Amino acid sequence: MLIKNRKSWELSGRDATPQALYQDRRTILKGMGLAGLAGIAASLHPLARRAALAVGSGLTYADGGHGTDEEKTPYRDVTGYNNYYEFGTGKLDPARYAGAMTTEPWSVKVEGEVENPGTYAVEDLVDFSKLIERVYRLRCVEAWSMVIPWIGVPLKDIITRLGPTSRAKFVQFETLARPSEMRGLSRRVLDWPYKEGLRIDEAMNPLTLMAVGLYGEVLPNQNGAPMRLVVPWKYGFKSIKSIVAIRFVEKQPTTAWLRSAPREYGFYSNVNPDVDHPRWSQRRERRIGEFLKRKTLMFNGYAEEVAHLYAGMDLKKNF
Ligand SMILES: Nc1nc2c(c(=O)[nH]1)N[C@H]1C(S)=C(S)[C@@H](COP(=O)(O)O)O[C@H]1N2
Ligand SMILES: [Mo]
Repeated sequence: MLIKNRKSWELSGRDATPQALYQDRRTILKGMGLAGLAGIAASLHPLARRAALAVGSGLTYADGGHGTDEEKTPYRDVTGYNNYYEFGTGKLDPARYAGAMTTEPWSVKVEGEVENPGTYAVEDLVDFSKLIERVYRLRCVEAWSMVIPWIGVPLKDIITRLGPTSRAKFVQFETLARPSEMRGLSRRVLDWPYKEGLRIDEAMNPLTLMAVGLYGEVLPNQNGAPMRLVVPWKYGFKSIKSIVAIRFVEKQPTTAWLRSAPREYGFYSNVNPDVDHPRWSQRRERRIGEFLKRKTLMFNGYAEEVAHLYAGMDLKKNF
């Protein structure tokens, strides 16, 4: 099922799939099962992404490193058990109800302290010819965790092209809020639309990914289609889904969780076994699919890559 095409970024314009062939493939793709789809999609030029998207098939990507060789959480758990409160607060709700969300067309507003503001299509923000796979641990604040093979681009690549000004110290992200397609919005469990934020150096860290797929496929809606953040050293809620706005700002922006429970959720929310949630310990976690709990690691095990971002900071105060 995994598609590896290490040198996909080396394809030149001349290799572009001719329109007729592209159309043919699209027709072929439509008539095939998933295994066949993956095989064919591996040979598709990134320009055929739209056709691939239309039938929900595979993405072409390179191995991006930063991997973990821990056992991956099964696809059915990754896509069947998670949080996406816009579709309800139960962990089975996203898989059940996120299918109602329309993700094409999709546009993203880029605003604030940035040289290239505007409204962008997903494919204008994410370079689909440079997709990489990264296998990351994701630690939910509720003390469960998964290991997920994400497909995306470093957020850094997107930000660099947008050109933040010297006044941009933070980045705020916002999720779609469309009541007709998101049944969870009828309850005010959070201050919709869902918002999150990062310090600009956190956003530029090579680990921070803008994901458009997982397990070699286009992101399922319940995992945040068509593009979502993955910030693996922070609690899961920082990894905001289905992004419709990116704002570069001078002051630390607000976030949905900070607004609803500031004593429980801080702006930084780095995974930290030494700082308990007011209502439960963060020392241990249950890897989905395992019986015994394991120790939670500082920065979710990514200290080597990110600890320097917080040098000199009191991480008990800045939780
Ligand atoms: N917009 C939005 N993004 C969200 C959430 C949400 O409710 N709404 N939940 C967060 C939480 S708490 C977690 S643990 C992850 C879980 O989803 P994943 O398994 O697809 O990463 O998504 C995060 N992103
Ligand atoms: Mo979470």
